[in-house]
Amino acid sequence: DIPTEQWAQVVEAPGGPAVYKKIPVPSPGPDEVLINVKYSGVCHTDLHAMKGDWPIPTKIPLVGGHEGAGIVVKKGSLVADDIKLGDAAGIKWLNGSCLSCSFCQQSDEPLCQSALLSGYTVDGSFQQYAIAKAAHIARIPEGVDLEEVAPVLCAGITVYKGLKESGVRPGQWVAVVGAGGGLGSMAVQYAKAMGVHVIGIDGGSEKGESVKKLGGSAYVDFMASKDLVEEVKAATPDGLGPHAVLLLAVSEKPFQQATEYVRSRGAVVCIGLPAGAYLKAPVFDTVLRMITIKGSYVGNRQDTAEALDFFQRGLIKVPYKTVGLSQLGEVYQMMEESKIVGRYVVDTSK
Ligand code: 8ID
Ligand code: ZN
Repeated sequence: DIPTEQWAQVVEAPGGPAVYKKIPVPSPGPDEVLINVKYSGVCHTDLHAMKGDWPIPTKIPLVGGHEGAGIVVKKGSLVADDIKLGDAAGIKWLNGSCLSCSFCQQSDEPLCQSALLSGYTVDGSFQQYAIAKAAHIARIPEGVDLEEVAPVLCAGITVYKGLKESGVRPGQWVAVVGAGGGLGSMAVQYAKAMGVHVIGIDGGSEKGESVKKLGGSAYVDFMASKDLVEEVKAATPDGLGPHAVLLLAVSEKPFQQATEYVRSRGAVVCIGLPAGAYLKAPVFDTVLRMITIKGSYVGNRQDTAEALDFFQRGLIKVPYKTVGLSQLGEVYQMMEESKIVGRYVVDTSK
């Protein structure tokens, strides 16, 4: 039975905080499903949304969250038969898109001008019952643990796509900047699963231990290193630097540094979204060393299916800790201080 009221974390004014309270259970429209969210990962994007530090405004009041894993409990009249009540499903950042613009037609759904964003422009997964457009839900394979898979729904999809966008190949090297965080831990595991060597970059020894445990070949501590650029290059066998860099940190400096250590012909892929930050690179080096600098933004439905497939095959194991949805504020506090190794997951029943 679907209740009429539920627990949620609600941002009532720009800047926060999120307030744990009871709100009505929403009802799905014809092309939507209602998902009973069991677990949701907490992404740094949720913290940006609460703080309102990005150039696009959020809806207010806002229920954040976009790594929600749960069960389909209600479906609209237009939802196809291949989605059944009781199916496991995921709410990801891209809640819906028009499916008919030139971007959607070419499976660049994240670039759709009318994309709906979970936990940003529509209410997300920090509630017990959330709505998603049926066409965009992540199809979670049967038997997959909902608690463990939750972080794949944004962090996993995003870094998997970023690795593909980087063009890095098996046997080559990637530098993962922010390797101890949520996206970073996933990136180390996806890269390893793809046969790519990883140099993790983050701060502190705890994150270094995590990078090594997850399969990283080298770790460079940005807080301790005397010459980060030289250390990163030296970590590759020929000393010429990694073939690709995934920038996942929430800080501007590494965005300015990456072109210095990326290998000639290499790619710098920007994924992290530090507020107000700019990219800067010397034109001379960029030209003569043929460096590619690009952005990568979540993933499409096929990327989602592929990222979940890696997980289902047991290739992706990322450290996570679970707390009650009521404790979201404490998670944000730790995230603000860069204290989280891996991901926090919230259990919507507590
Ligand atoms: O589609 C996208 N492009 C997308 C999808 C999902 C998330 C982008 N994001 C963005 C988030 O909005 C956020 O800005 O990616 C960023 C990282 O999200 P996250 O992994 O969820 O954040 P985290 O768990 O807090 O990890 C950040 C890590 O960066 C490290 C921190 O120590 C932390 O481990 N870090 C920082 I801050 N400065 C660093 C530096 N100078 C650094 N690591 C290396 N060098
Ligand atoms: Zn996210």
